[in-house]
Amino acid sequence: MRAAADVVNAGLFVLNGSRTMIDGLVVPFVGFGSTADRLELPSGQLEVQTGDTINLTITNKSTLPTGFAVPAAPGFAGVATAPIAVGDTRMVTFTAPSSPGTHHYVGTVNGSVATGQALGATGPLVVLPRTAARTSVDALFPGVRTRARRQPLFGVGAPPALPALVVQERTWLFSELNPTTAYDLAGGRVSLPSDPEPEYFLINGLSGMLAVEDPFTNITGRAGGLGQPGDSTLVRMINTGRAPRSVHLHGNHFWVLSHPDTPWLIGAFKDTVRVPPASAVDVLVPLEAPPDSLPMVNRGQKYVVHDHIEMAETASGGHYPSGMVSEMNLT
Ligand SMILES: [Cu+2]
Repeated sequence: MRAAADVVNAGLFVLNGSRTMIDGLVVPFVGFGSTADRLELPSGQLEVQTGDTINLTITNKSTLPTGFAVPAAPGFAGVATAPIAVGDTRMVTFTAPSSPGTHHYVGTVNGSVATGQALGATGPLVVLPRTAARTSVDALFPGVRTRARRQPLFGVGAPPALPALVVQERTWLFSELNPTTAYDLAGGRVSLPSDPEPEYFLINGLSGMLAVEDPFTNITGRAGGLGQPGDSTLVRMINTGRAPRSVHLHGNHFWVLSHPDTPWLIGAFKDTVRVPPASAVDVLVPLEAPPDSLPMVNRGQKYVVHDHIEMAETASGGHYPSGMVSEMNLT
């Protein structure tokens, strides 16, 4: 926590490389690394506080001119810079949004946001509150707890309230990939609206069992009892693809903390939420024992989380469940 707006200095490298899909297919990749010798997928999470000045030094070590963009969001005009020539370094300066929230940045490969998204040049931008801890639901999402509504347990019991504290955080960055398109784009073509449908559907650059097993992606935490929150988990869901996602969790409902275009969902307690393209939705998963589990247990349970759009649960022409799938582990 810092009392006054500050200057945050960070560096990114634009790089060429390759990435391996879950079926072993290797595809070309243009994206970001925090060092000059290694691409990262997704790109590193930039964390700033409201109102900070961000000085981002970008060195383009790839074979294509690439700029930097942050898509506009409610209350934030966004960032767009001209491409940085191959071999050049430029400092991009912008002011962080004035409200806490979840955003993402895109490397505009060949000057195109869509091309950067299709290649995987995307990373999270998290704006934290200045005057309160990052664990405070009220500081992160003002007013949500007072409007949170949940049905009574079993229709009669007092429903548990939206927890006031975040115990742990996850970021889920959703992306799509078509290998033929990726070859064309890495070779210099610019993304077109007529590009074919994606064949791979990724969470944090992974899919299927790889996303299930990834400790930075799956939700693993201590379960509470019936109606008692355990390690309440803030999940920042960012959709960098062309299609909407419809993210569904088994075992628990989650509280919707933010939504870019459907404000009446904020404070709702749901098991599925739509994440529009180029935007983010924040939810809080309480990690409580599911009220309908029989026999009543609250430890050692695993539940699947997946995109409810069936195509996105597959890879490479229908292999299921090798797409946008992960899990919640109640320990
Ligand atoms: Cu399901």
